Amino acid sequence: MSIEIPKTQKAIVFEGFNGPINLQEIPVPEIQPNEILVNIKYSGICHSDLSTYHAAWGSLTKTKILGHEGAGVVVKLGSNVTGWKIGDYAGVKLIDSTCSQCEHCQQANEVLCPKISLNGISTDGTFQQYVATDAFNAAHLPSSVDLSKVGPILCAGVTAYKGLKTSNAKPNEWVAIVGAGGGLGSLAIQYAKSMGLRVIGIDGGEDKAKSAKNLGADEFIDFTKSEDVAKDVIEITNGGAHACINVSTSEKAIQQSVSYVRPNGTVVLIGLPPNASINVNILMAVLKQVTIKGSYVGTRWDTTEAIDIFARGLINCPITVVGLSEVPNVFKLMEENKIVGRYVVDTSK
Ligand code: 8ID
Ligand code: ZN
Repeated sequence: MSIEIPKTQKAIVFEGFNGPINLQEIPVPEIQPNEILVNIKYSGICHSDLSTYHAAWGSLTKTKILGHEGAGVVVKLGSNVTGWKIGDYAGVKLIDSTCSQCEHCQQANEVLCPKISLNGISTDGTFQQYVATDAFNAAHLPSSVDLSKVGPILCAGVTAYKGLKTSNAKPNEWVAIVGAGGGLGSLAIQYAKSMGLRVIGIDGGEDKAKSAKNLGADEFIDFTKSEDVAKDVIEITNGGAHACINVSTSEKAIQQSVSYVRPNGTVVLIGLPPNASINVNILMAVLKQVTIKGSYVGTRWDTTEAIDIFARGLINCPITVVGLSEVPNVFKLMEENKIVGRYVVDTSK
């Protein structure tokens, strides 16, 4: 089977950090022997794309094409590629390639590989119609999935799922999802429910409250209305959340979560407010035996699991589909924290 590949394609390209973002006609990329060419049908828009555009990761950023939640169809195979065929559904996630040789790769914890290459940061990402990506790290997607809805699973979904696994929270325990109305938060609520956890969603505004409840949150705290979020969490959970999954972009919210985590509980750091830090009172952390852990996307296996849970119908991806040229408007809404769920680009528009 072969699929006709055009010479040029549509892409959203930004002209330098914080500069204009334009729809352009650019060449379809060539592939290396280890790569597949994926015709991206849909791509989620992650807050990390906005942070990349705002220069949050400094010299790590080497591309002007963002995006790392791509879902599409394999149209070409590099000469060394095995395990893929033309027409397969493929997911293009944040991790483009890793060295496969270092200590972390050998332990199947490739997110820590010092030679990691990232789609939409170190290489051209998924806000274009065709992406060249490493065949080993691309995610196999079942042919039954809706490509528009699976895109966000490839970053938001797997990151939320990995964060929950990292927390070691057990069924029936309380987990606070901080940033519950956003992209990662909307999926974190549902992965948490699929794991038998009880969820308190925390975010601001009626729309986010409604969305969090619809997606299964047992309780919701509106941080714009609550007089004391920590007190509310401790009251609802009768002693504090067993785990706090920080998927907001607010340094203050992350800081606050340390104060309402239950003794022996775990605070998971996922959201990346630029240049932020947390300040922890050591006496409190010691007496409460608090664990604070970072969690960074997920491995190939975490991705396989997150896709499987989605494909079994346990996760409803709350998406709004827009055309490629709408990316600048979506960034504006994101900057104003007005996005509920996930916006997804349809690359054909
Ligand atoms: O691997 C990783 N660690 C990883 C992977 C993917 C994304 C990290 N991230 C990071 C992103 O770079 C970003 O910093 O996770 C963060 C969340 O990404 P997102 O879900 O794509 O962002 P969003 O859709 O804008 O959602 C953020 C939510 O936080 C809420 C906002 O209202 C929004 O709904 N929020 C804010 I701002 N302040 C809050 C507060 N005080 C709050 N929610 C609760 N309390
Ligand atoms: Zn992301």
